[in-house]
Amino acid sequence: MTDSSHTPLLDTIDDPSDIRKLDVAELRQLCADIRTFLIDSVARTGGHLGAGLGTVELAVALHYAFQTPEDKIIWDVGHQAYPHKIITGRKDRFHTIRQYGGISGFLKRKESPYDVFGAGHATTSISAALGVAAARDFSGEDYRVVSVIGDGAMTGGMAYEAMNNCGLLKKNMIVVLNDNNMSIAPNVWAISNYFNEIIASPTYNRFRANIWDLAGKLDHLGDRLRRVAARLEGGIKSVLTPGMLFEALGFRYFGPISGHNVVTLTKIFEEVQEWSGPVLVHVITQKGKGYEPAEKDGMNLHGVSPFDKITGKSPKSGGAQSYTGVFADALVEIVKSNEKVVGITAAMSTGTGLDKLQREVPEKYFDVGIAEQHAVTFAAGMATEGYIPVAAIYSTFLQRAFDQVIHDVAIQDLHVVFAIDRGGLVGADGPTHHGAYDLSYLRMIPGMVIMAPADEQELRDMLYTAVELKGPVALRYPRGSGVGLELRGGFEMLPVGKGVTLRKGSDVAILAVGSMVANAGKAAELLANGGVNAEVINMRFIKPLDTALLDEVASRFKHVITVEDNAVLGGFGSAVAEYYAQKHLPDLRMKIHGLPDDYIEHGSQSELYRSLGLDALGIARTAGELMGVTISATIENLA
Ligand SMILES: Cc1ncc(C[n+]2csc(CCOP(=O)(O)OP(=O)(O)O)c2C)c(N)n1
Repeated sequence: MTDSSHTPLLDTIDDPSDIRKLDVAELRQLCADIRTFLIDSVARTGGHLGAGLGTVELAVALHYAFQTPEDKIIWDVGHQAYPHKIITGRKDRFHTIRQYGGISGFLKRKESPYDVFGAGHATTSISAALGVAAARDFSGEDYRVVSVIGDGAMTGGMAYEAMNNCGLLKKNMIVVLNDNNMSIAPNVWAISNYFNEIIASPTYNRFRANIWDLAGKLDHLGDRLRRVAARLEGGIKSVLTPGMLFEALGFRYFGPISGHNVVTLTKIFEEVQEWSGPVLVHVITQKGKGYEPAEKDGMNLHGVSPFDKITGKSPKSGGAQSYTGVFADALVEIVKSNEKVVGITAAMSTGTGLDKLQREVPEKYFDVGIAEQHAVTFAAGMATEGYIPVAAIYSTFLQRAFDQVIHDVAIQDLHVVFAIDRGGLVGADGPTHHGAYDLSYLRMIPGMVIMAPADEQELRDMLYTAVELKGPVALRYPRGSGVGLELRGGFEMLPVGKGVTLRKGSDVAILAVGSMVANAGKAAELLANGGVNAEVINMRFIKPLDTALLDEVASRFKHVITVEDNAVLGGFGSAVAEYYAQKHLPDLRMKIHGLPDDYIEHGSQSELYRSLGLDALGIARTAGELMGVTISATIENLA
């Protein structure tokens, strides 16, 4: 695919049936080709790199040993499944990954029969695999079911709920634990300490070395492994190996084994697929394997922009500071001046900016693992004791903790601050990651205060305000750069439930929240060029609404348009419409402009917003339509 790639064996592979025609000894070369291809390709497009470099042998061995797609492999999360994508018919489109109209960076049923279960969020694969296995047995079919889950995902409670159920149902299925000791950041999985201690123990290692020496000397590896397994099951293992935990949950455990010896992996998968009941194969891999810059990087080049293959470095992007960065700075300042405030992340320390708090005030920093539900209830517990937890969780991941937000925080009126990053469309990560629903799912909760900053200064002030208020408070802000404001020092307490009028007008009122405020401002300029005088209001608060301002708007305007980067169903515009519906305003024409009732695919943020008419021109056109005015070509040209 690229001028620099030399991948002769991979070039002959269209799908796994081609791999299964290879001699097992050729698999090493295939793995080398896949790595070369992966590095070349992601260097050009950007995307997830480190995790995929660690699963090359795993993907090849699984597709070699199992008759996919009849046998079903269910990957967790999906960012580590690039090698799987490359060998399941998507090599030729791989250069389009995460781009508008291109293939997804995660798993997608619509994209390929090999993507058995869609993913993007962590810790779903064991539950999904068990469901598939249960359905298979109902249908009287006999294919194999394999789930591949990372050690990071094992910090999520659903993995244990699923394993508990596996032990009960005793379905034939295999869970491959892809253990690289890393989440995005170093993992906080307490159980891995337990593994590491056992693995480091001299008795265990002597025992294991004997077994593998023996296994290596014998041709009939299958028989050998069967006997080894029998011995392990005889009880020695339960004393000496890490499997006890899984065995207690009803799994037969095999491992730990190297995830980078493709030949051994293949043989083991061929072997364990004959075992009955739930089986766990514990595979040790290295994130970033085989690419020096990734092996050396603290985060193993987890997610990258296009980069230089030699150095592994991406060009520095200039421009305004990100909202995440502004939030992180503000939080650290607040934590330093208010001893009650703590920060909580669910395995997203760098993504949320909380790594800054970790560095500067480590005792006030908590990484609870990929456990958003626990993060929220843990925060609620702290709040009962007078602490002020700031739970920094991406919009899409907070969906997991919906009941905890209601049941543990809001009903008890506890003062927890939800710092909701990635509100709105996130871009290349696509529908599993867009923060499209938070205004809807939070707005219905009694007592919840919800705000969205229009710029980075407002973000600082909103965080401060949220910490100073009482009860549950959410502020949601977008992925990406602020508008480039020069920040003033200190913080300002914002009046709750009050919007600000940014531009006076007389023909149409544009009420906007968050990142849409800037677009609305530009739309008003375009409209002005077309002779339409638009008023622009930054509502700031989605809840409580500034009803006095809404009344005043309704008294002066016949045309009102609301703009948001949230689903139109149940979002900010809905709130305004609900309010106006009580007021009997027969002359008011209103349009709710936001994300449609559909899943928005991946692409750059600007492409997506443009395609949905949520850029300045789109907003101007929508306002024009509402008023029955055609936006002139001059305006189109100016945009
Ligand atoms: C519910 C949820 N929270 C957070 C994330 C963000 N996230 C993506 S990958 C990842 C780490 C996963 O670690 P692991 O399962 O060990 O996979 P690896 O990257 O090591 O292959 C996290 C936290 C997510 N995808 N889903």
